[in-house]
Amino acid sequence: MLKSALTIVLLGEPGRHRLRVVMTLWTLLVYLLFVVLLLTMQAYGLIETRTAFGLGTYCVLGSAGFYLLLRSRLSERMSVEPSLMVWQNLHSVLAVIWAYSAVAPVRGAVLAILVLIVAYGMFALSARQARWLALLSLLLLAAAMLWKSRTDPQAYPASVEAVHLAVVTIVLLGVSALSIRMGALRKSLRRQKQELEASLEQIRVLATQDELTGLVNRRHMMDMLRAEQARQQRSGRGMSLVLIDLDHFKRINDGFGHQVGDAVLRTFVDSVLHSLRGTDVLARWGGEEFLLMLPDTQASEALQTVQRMRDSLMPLAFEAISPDLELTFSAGLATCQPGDSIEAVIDQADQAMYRAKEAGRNCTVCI
Ligand code: GH3
Ligand code: MG
Ligand code: MG
Repeated sequence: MLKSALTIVLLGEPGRHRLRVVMTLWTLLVYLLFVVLLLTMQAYGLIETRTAFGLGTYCVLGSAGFYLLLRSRLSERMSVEPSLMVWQNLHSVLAVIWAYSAVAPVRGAVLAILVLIVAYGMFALSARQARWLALLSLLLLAAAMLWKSRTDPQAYPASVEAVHLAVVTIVLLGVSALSIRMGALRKSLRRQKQELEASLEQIRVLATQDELTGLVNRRHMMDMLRAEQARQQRSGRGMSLVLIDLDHFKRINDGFGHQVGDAVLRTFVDSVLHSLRGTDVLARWGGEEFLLMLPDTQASEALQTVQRMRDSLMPLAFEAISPDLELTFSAGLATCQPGDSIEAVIDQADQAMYRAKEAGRNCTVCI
């Protein structure tokens, strides 16, 4: 029972639905056992045949009905509470009180079942619903006891009924205390689960994103490159890789400070991203270096993209920092054919980028 409650807290909606259906099936099975018990009691003359038949039919038909409603998901349209737990518990309580009124010699044993149902309800229902169920059960039981002690005082002496009621009340109070603790446990589990999900999301972001620019980081880019390479093996198409390094970036830092340098890096990223297609990926490769992956792209197309990026930097004005601040970059382009080693192609792009630096910067060299 405890495990089921914890599972409900930890599972998603499809899992919950399956769990609800399975639990209702188990309840149906318990009712079938109860019918066997009724038949045994009937054989020993402890219950009238008519009552045993009526009670058995009520239990099995009711429980089978709940199972079908839940299984067909009809319950989700009928009630805000798709498990119909309140109704299932109420159905069980009525069955037990009926049994209590019908099996005078063994009614003490029936009380144990009533306590079990209310205890189960405390774990399966909300605290408020469970309290109402416990109270209603006690009231119905008291009413049944009163009625039986009036109509059949020999089998149901008032003093014995009073003791029974007192015992059931004490046990239910104990179970209530337990359920309050259980409720607190469930609440803290739910909170822990939410915190865990938030932390996992944070870890995922930290593991894949560059904090300053929001771009894909180097580690995640390597994963994406390998995934793209695997896709290339199937499609047979190549891709282009461009290594980009901002020119004389140290001067910006030295001249205007590291914070301005950070702002310039962000501005660079915001400006060039518009020149890329949805499938292109720009990653922060390190410091003021960026790696651009252009899937299914030949060198000529890639060169055009890099030119667009260059053009997008032209209108950038850094008047707030310095009117003569100009942002340019050097780029090295290499193409990766299916079967090529990613590391080797990145190396080629790196060499091309250094050649672009040697050639005077603000240009692209293609290998
Ligand atoms: P080159 O044209 O030869 O590439 O010259 P450069 O000055 O850009 O090259 P260098 O490698 O000498 O300097 C890169 C500078 O980039 C040094 C480093 O402090 C700066 N840098 C690296 N990462 C960051 C960062 O996250 N923020 C800031 N503000 N600066 C950074
Ligand atoms: Mg550099
Ligand atoms: Mg540089």
